[in-house]
Amino acid sequence: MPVTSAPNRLRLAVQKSGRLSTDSLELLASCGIRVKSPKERLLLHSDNFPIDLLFVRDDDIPQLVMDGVCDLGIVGTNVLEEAALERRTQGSASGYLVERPLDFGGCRLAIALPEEKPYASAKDLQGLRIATSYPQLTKRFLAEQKISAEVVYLSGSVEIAPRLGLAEVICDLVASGSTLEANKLRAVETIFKSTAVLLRSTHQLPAEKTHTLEILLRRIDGVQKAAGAKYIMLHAPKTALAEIKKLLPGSENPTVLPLAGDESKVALHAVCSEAVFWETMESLKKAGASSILVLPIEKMML
Ligand code: PRT
Ligand code: ZN
Repeated sequence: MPVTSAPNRLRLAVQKSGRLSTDSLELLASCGIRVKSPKERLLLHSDNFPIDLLFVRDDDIPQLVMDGVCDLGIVGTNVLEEAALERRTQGSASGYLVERPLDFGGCRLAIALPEEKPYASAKDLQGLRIATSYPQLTKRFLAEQKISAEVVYLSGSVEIAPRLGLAEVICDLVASGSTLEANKLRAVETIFKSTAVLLRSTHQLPAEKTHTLEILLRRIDGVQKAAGAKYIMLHAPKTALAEIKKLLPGSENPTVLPLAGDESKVALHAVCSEAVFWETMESLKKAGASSILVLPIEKMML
């Protein structure tokens, strides 16, 4: 039975179960998009926003978007770039637009080899076997470096390939590095840096969907801006105001209010677009500020 949704509703592909699933759904929730009983079905309709979610394996997301089956998808650029290269080699259409980089799913695709194996430069990979789930990205790197090496495709557990004698080297995703360490491997080259993105089909959207997409993007921008931002409130002597303003990270035009019962001081409120560290607070204090409060911001629309 074909998966159907109303023609005026956006269709977004998200990973059904894996590293991107929770963050993808949390992003949508932060955008005020409600989805009931997530992941129990293939297709879910939001009941308060004209969007339907299709839950699939992350590897299927680029194809679904490039073929226009879904208008949007949330996927890592590692999977996206690999799929785009693969489709290009097959002569299939590989168009897509990255609407927004997202602040989760960060990792890198790295060449790693047994700890004891010496390595000076990419030339040392010449003639070796490299096990990977990303053959296209690996081959591109080898071609750029003018290295001839055999690429051995493995769909998972790439890190055990050297111990099994399947390959001398691996090319796999690394986040913290603990998997490599546990398998006595060391990363020697980063060939691709990845993050999750919101991607969009190049197929033309009808006006209604375009309007919905604009609202969604505005909300994502609001959530992402707010994520690093803080609202700061403090009291300051009027004479120290100029210096204190300079110390506030990434703030524009703070609000300055009179303080009841103290003519020499003012209250200052500001939105700081960058992180406020203890060091900043200590500098503010030194400059004469007192009663310093740093508050989180949930959403922001400028
Ligand atoms: O079932 P499905 O196909 O949907 O899921 P999957 O098993 O293919 O993917 P999943 O859920 O593991 O990862 C989804 C996406 O998360 C990836 O495509 C990346 O964009 C992103 N991501 C971020 C990662 C990692 N970090 C990551 N650390 N994907 C995989 N890993 C693996 C890596 O392959 C290695 O085995 O974690 C291990 C290394 O982690 P560290 O922290 O030990 O370095
Ligand atoms: Zn996958």
